[in-house]
Amino acid sequence: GLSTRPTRRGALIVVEGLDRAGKSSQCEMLRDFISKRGDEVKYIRFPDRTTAIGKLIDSYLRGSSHQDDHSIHLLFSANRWEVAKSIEEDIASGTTVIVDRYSYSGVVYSAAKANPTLSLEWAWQPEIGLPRPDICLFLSISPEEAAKRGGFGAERYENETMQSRVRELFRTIFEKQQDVSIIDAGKSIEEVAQGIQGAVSDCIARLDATTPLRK
Ligand code: DGP
Ligand code: NA
Ligand code: NA
Repeated sequence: GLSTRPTRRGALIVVEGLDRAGKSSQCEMLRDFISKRGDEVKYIRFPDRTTAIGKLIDSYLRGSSHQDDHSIHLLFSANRWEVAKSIEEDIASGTTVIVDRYSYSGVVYSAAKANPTLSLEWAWQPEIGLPRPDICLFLSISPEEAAKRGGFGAERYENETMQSRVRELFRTIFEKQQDVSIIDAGKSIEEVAQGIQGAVSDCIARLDATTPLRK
C-alpha cells in the first residue's frame, strides 16, 4: 500500500553575535547552502521592524523615541512571540528556519544596561516558551577585529561601552548554554562560512525527524 512517510521537520538555527560580526552575510550564505542541499529554508531576523511592535522598536533604536528599559525589553520579546507560531508551523512542515538574533541578544542587550532591576534572570522570563533553537552559532569577534571593520553606526547600543558589556554577557550565558557553536568570525568570510556549514550539517544529521521542536 501507500506509505505515508512523515515529513522530516526543519531545523531552527539561530545566529548570534555582536554588531559587525558579519551575521547578515553569513545568514545569507547559510540559506543558500541549505537550499542547495535540497531543503526548504527561510531566513528571518529580529527585531522584525515591519510589524506594529517592530516600528516602536525601530524608533527606539534610531533614538527617535524613549522607552523604559523594561518596557522596551518586553517589546523586543513580544516581537519574537508574534512570529513564534509561524516559525513552529514552518518547522513542522519541513522548512528550516535561520534566525538572525534571538532570545540571547534579547537578554544580553537588556542586561548590559546594568539597570538594577533588570537582571539576566529577569530578562529570561518572557523568553520562556518560545521555540528553542536546535543550534545557536555565536559569531565571535575580537574588539580589535571589530574596530578594523569600520566605525559604529548611529543606532542606540552601537558604542564601545555597550558592546564590551554585551561581549562579556554573551560569554557568560554561552558558557552555561548547550547546543552553542562558537565560530571565530575574525577569519575570512569563506572560512567562517565553512565553519558554520560544518556545525549545521552535524546538527541536521543528529536531528531526529520525529522529535518536535523543544520549547
Ligand atoms: P540589528 O538589526 O541586528 O542590528 O539589531 C538592532 C540592535 O538591537 C542591535 O544593537 C542588537 C539589539 N537587539 C536585538 N535584539 C534585541 C533584544 O531582544 N533586546 C534588546 N534590548 N536589544 C536587542
Ligand atoms: Na545593529
Ligand atoms: Na547587525
